[in-house]
Amino acid sequence: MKLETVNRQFAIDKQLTFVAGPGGLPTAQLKNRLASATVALQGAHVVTYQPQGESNLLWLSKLSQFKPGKAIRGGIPICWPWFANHPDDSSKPAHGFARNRLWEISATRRLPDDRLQLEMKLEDDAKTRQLWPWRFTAWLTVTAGSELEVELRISNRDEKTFSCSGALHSYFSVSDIGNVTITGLEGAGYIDKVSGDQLRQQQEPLAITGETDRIYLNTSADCLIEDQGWNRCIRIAKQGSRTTVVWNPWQEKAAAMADFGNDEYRNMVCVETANAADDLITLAPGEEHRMQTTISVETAD
Ligand code: TA6
Repeated sequence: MKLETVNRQFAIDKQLTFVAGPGGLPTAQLKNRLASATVALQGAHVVTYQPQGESNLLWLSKLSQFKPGKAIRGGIPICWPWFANHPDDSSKPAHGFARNRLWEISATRRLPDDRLQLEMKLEDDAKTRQLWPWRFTAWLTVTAGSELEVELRISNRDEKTFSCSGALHSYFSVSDIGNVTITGLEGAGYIDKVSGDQLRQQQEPLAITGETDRIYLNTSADCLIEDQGWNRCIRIAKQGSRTTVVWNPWQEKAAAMADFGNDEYRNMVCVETANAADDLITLAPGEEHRMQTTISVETAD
């Protein structure tokens, strides 16, 4: 990918430009009076997002590698066409291939209200068909303003029906996990992956005090990450998703990951807009599905 060519075709003034980011990965830089954001074209991966006057809402590991083919640890990885392990072949990459592939830019826009929009596209090729046999087009649209919108749109271009799962695997930055409560999931049932997939029900706002890996079922509710330490509250709203995943690896699992600092689990939590478990998406030829998350910041009461 030639940055010069891409800039000529898609840059918008000094507000949306393409640069060689960390590790030389081609990266879009969005910056204007409303917000700034960076998006790696590998994985169509939002790496940072900062509404005006705020620090980065997204967490990024200091040990993240920025290498071709390797998912970035932090920001918003796109898990697709399957979430977590492949349902019947664990030799296939966890969370699918979308986060490891280079996406192409399909459009950039400055909207009338000044929000900046970057649209990227991924289509099947011989390599994706080795892992997943169907023909598809996926678009990932990032709209950065005082809120961040991320939309994954999938179109079935095959002659057969396919099913897929996925997630906008969003990592959020927090002052300390001990200061955080997540609300919005009360009453929802969940699969508790830490206790061997037991089915449980969330009774109260969620405080994280140990390894947490949960798939909340049949929920379309907004979630709020209330952070007493920074006196801020992150709202995660969504559409086209009935699953919310909450993850914090805690000490031992964090230490076992090469791209995750030993103590960094204290400064992050994932609250993921997802289609997973019983929320599989089935698309007949020509059909489309959209899953969207909207992330915004509020001052805590
Ligand atoms: O969304 C939670 C999860 O599926 C966890 O089980 C955990 O392993 C995490 O994603 C990260 O996966 P990764 O493949 O990026 O290491």
